Amino acid sequence: MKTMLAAAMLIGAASLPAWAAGISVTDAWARATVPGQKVSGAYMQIQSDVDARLLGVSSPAAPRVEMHAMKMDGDVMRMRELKAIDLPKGKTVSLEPGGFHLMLMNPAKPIVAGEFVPLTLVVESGGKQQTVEVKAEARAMGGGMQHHHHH
Ligand SMILES: [Cu+2]
Repeated sequence: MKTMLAAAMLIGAASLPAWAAGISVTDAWARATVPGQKVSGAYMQIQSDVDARLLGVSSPAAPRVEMHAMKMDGDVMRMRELKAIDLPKGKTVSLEPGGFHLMLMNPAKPIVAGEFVPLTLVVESGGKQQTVEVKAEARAMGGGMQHHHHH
């Protein structure tokens, strides 16, 4: 009985949004990788109660995490690296396949579905920086393509 209760509490904790001063992050997930895959994507919803900017992201799971934007250029999907992502006050900013997203470059080991990928977000607001710790659940997605819409 005690064990079951502990497990239930753990699950509850994992699904709680991450909170820091005015920043909430929900539905954080990362794409599970197959052996040999050199990049993975991470996605989440970010809301700030003040105007802020996401300046960068780091993770123990990958030596480098880039912020990307994707958009259609004619009928070609193109990505570009961003220096920052604006987090306007009160607005939910979606990092999702096909839009803004995080890319984990050269993950140290395969990202396995069901594991949690720790991400540290550096957020700037009013000249002050803070970090927000997020755990993104790794999910296996069909198809294996990095940059197409999957729902
Ligand atoms: Cu990308």
